[in-house]
Amino acid sequence: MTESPQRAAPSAPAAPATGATGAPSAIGRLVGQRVRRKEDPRLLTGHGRYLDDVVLPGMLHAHFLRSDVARARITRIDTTAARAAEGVVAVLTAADLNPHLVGDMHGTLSPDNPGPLLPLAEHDVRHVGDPVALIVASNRYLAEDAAELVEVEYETLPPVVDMEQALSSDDIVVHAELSDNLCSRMEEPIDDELRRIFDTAPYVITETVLQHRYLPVPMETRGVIAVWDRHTGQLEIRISTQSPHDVRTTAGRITGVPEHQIRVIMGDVGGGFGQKAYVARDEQVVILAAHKLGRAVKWVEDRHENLVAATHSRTERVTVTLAADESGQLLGAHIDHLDDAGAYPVMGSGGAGAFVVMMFSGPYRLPKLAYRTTSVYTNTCTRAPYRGPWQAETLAREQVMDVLAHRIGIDPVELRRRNVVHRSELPYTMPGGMPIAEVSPEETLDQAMTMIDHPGFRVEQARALDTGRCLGLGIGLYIEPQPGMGPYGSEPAQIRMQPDGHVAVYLGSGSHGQGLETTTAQIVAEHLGIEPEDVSVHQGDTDATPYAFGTGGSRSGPILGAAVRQTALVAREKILAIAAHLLEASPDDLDIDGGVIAVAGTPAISVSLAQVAMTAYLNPAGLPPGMDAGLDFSSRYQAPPFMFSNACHACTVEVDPVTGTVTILRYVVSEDCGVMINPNIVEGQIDGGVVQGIGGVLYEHFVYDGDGNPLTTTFLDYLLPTAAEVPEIEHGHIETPAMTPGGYKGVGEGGAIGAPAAVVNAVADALRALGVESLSQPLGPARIVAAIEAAR
Ligand code: MCN
Repeated sequence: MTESPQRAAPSAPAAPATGATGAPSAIGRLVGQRVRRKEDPRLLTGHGRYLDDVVLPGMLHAHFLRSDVARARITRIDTTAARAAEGVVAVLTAADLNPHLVGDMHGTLSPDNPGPLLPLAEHDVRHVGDPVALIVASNRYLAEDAAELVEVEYETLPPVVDMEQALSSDDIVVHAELSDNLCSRMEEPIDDELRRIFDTAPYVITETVLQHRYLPVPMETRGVIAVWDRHTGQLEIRISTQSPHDVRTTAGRITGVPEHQIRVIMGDVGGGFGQKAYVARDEQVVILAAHKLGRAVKWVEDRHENLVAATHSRTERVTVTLAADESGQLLGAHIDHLDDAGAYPVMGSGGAGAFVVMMFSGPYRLPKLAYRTTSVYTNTCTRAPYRGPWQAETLAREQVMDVLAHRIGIDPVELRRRNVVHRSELPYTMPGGMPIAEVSPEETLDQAMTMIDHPGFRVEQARALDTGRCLGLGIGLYIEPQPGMGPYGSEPAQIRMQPDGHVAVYLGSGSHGQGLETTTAQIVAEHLGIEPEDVSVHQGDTDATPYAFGTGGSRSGPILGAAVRQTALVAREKILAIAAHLLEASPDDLDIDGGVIAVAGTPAISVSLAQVAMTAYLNPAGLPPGMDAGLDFSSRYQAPPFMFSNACHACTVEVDPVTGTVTILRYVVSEDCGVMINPNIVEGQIDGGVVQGIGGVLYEHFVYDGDGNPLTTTFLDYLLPTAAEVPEIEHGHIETPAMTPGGYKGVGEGGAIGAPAAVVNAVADALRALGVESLSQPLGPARIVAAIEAAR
C-alpha cells in the first residue's frame, strides 16, 4: 500500500486541518495519526484468543449432519447406531430438539421470512447443507464418525436452483406453505413523465448486469460454545460474532432464559464480513442443545461447512434502462432487480433490491427513477449480508454509465463529470427522496483521475493497442450511507478513570478485525491527555459492557466513535474542574498533557491525573462543592438517520487476449470518510474490501449444478485472491467531516463496494477495442476468451 502525494498530511495539533468543506476537522495529537494497532502484537504473534482456543472443563463437541440433497422430504431418520457409538452423548434430530425451542428464531432484523424457522429440518430439507441432526460427543472426531451412522431416508424432489426459474415456477415451491417462491417485491411503476422521457430522450439504453454468487469467507469460521448451568440458572455463551448483545437477546428468546442470566463473551474474531452480524440458525441449535443437555457444547464450523452451509451473498440481476439528453445529462432510469434469497434469507437480505433502489443514483443527478424489485426463494444456501450491501447498485450504475458514455461517444470520465453532484448542490435529494449531504464525489473523482493520470493513461492505452496489447481503465464512483436508525441508531460508551489515572473503556459493540481497540484508545487518549497505551478497551462481554446492537453497516467509526468522543469530553470536563479546584485556577486556563494537568504557560503549577483520580474516589472532601465522587462516565450517542461517505475507485488492467488473463496494473482509491481517526486503519480497511471486490470479479464464484449440488466446496474450486494477484493499492483522501461529534464517517465496507465496478469496467474498457460489447461476471479467463471469440 502506498500513500498518494495527494493525501493531505495529518496536521500538527497547533494548526488543525480543515476538511474539504472548510469546517475545522478534529485531527489532533492522536486522532488522525497513524497510530500502530494495539491489538496487532497479540494477534501477529499468535496470541489472539479465538473461539476454538477456548477449552472448558467437561466440554462436549458437536457436529452437524446436513442434507446432501437440495430438496427432499425426510421419510425416516434412525439414530440408533449413532447413539450407541463410542463417545456419543446425544444425537438430536428435529423430534428431540425442536420442541425445546420456546421463541422465534428469526433475528432482530429479519422481516422477510416465510414463517417459523425451525432449529433442525423437520419434514423437508431445502438446500444442500440444511441441518438435519446434531451429534454431540466427547470429541469432534467421534461426533463426525457417529454422523455417518445416522440413517436418513429422503424422498427427493426436483429443486429450483436458478432465481429466474424460481420466479416463474408454480410447481416447484421452496416453502410448501407458500403458493410461490416470492420472498418480497417492491414496485414504483413508470409514470407518464418517465414514459415521456424514455419516448423522447436522445439516448435510452437498457443493460442487464449480472452478479454471481460469492461469499464472505472469514479466516476464522463460525463457532460457538454454550454452557447451561441449571443450578445457577446461568447460560454462558462464547461465540465468534459481530453482535454479542444481540446473541444474548436471541439466546433468551429461544431458550426462555431471562437476559440477565445470560452472559455472552466474544474473544478475538477472525473476520465476519457480515456473516457474523446475526445469530445463525446452526449457532442457535448449539445453544438450544447445550440448554437441553445441561452441558458445555462446542461447535466450530469447518471450511467445507462454511462454504456450503454458512451464508451466501450477492446473487443478483439488475436490468437498468437509462435515458440521457444530447450532452449526456441523465434524465431518468428504471431498474428491474431480481435477487436470490436462498432458502432462508436472514437480516433483511431477502429484500436486497431495496438497497439498490435507495442508492441507485449514487453520486449523480438523476431526476426520475422507477423500479421493480423481486426477491425469490431458491433451494440454495441462506442469503445473508456481506460487506457492502451497496455493491450491487454501484456495479449496475457504473457499468451502465460506461455503456452510455460509449453510446454517446465520450470518455466515461467525462460523462461522470457532467453528471456528478457538485458540492454547491448539497444537500441533494435523490430520486427516492433521500437527501445526501457532506459528500465529495466530484473531488474524489478528480483526485483519483489525477492519481491514475487519466490523460496519460489514454495515450498509453492507444499506444499499447498499436502493439496488440489491451489496456483498460475502470471507475467505481459511489456514495455509501451509514444508517443511524432503528437498532443501529445509538451506541453507548463507558469510560472509567481508575485511581492511578489509567483509563478503562467499555464498549457494547465488538471489533471483529477492524481495529476498534486502537481507534477507541486514540480518541479517549486524545481528549484525556494520555497515550493509547494508558487506555484499555473492553468489548464483547455482555456482563461488563452496555447494550449495543453490534457492528455492521460501517457504523462504529461514525456512531461508536462519536459516543466515545462525547463521553471522553464529559470526562475531561470533570477532570479539569477537579484539577482547577485543587490548583485554585480556572478550568479554562488548564490543559492536560502526558497525564499531567497544568496551568497553560506555567507548567510548575500542575497536578497529575492520578492525583485527580485519587481525589475523586478517595477524598470527596477535596472535590469542588456539590460535585459527585468518582470518575466513571457513561453516555449513549443517538446518530442522525443517515451519514454518507463516498469514494472513487479507479484501476487499470491489461488483458491478455490469448489466455484471457487479467493483470491489474494500478489500483487507486480516493475516499472521503470524514475525519480519519487512524489513516493506517482506514487504508487497511479499504485494502481488505478492495481485495474482496477483486476476488469477486476475477476469482470467486460459488457454483451449483442444476440439481442444487454445490460444486465449489473447497478452496481448490472456490478461488480466493492471494497477495500475488493483488496490486499495491494507492490511497488519496478527501475529508468532509460529518455533522456528528468528531466528524467521522464509515469506511469498513467501501473497498468492497467500489472495487467490483472498477475492475469490471476496466476489463470491459480493455476489450472494447476488440469489439466486445458486453461482459458479465465472473471474469475468469475462459469467460474472457469466449467473449473475445464471440466478438470476432
Ligand atoms: N475508522 C477510522 N476513521 C474513520 C472511520 C473509521 O479510523 N473515519 C476506523 C474505525 O475506528 C474502525 C475501522 O476504521 O476501526 C472501520 O470502521 P467503520 O467503517 O465504522 O466500520 P465498523 O467498525 O462498523 O466495521 C464494520 C465494517 C463492516 S460492516 C464489515 S462487514 C467489515 C468491516 O467493517 N468486516 C470486517 N471491516 C472488517 N475488517 C476486518 N478485518 N474483518 C471484517 O470481518
